[in-house]
Amino acid sequence: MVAVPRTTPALPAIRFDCLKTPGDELLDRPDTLAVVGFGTGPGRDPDPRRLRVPLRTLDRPPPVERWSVAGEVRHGGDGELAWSCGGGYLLLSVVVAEAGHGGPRGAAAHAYRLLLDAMDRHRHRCLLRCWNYLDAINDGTDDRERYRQFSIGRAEGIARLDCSDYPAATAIGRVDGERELVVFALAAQAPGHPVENPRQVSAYRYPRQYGPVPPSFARAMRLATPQPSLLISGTASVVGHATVHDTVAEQTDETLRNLDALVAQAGMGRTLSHGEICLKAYLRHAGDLDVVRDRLAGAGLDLSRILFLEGDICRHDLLVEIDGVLS
Ligand code: 3EB
Repeated sequence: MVAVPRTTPALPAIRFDCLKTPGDELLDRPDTLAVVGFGTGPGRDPDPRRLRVPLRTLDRPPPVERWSVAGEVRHGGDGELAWSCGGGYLLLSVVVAEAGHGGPRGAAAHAYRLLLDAMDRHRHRCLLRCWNYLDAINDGTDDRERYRQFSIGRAEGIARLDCSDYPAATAIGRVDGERELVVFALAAQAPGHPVENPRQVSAYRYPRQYGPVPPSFARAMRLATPQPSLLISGTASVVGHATVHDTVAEQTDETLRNLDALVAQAGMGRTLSHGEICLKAYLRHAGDLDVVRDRLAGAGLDLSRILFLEGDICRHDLLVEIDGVLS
């Protein structure tokens, strides 16, 4: 009798590695979907596979991430959009000058329309994960806050997706004064499985007090890859829908409880400290680095698998946020 696997993987393999090397040779490998570097400043690299998170890394030497697939990667540029595609995955990145779109709302709507159109063209129509970087994210009061404006524009650009199709996401404030919205998007030909956090109200159901339009993202996306992986959205010290704690140590501990609950909910039979992780911690204040590192190490996490970045969090009262991949 032929053994039939109980569940057929719905998505091909993809790997996320954090490396402490510059990474130039990684682009010579045909299965490299992206090499992600870090650093402030305008513009983008001419190679579509080379992405730059526009934040200062607090690690020495500066690390890179490599995303690789099982297949040959093709890549190209298309105006504001760059793409790389192979092994069943499509990675898109856009850099949109806010000035051409009247601010963060128009820029976000434009960026998301470009991304969804490109997903159609490349026939990878399932959006798994987005990363958004926006300058001065907390500037502006109440609904004029730039994060809320971004969130409205994203909702406009993504309008054709139902909330059950929202990707996992991160939205972090760059602090380099570049009024340029950067968005990366990972898509595939088959869907992932969205995971919500039982300790948190789904972001897309946040009440009115956080803005006129709730943020369009899922707390995590589980991929039915041969080795299952969980793409974890930016996770912070939010319980229910409220921010809790005002010290970075307590916020870090609460974030860890949220991550544990989310990982348990994903039902992968794995925990953060007993799985392969590739995480990023975003700190509002670089001076909090030692405290956050201590809390994460105390929780049994492998600090060599966590990158630390300086960035603003999308609520002014949040001091730390963590995202990444568990596999
Ligand atoms: C929160 O839990 C924190 O707007 O894409 C986390 C991850 C947050 C993603 C987004 C916002 C986003 O509400 C904020």
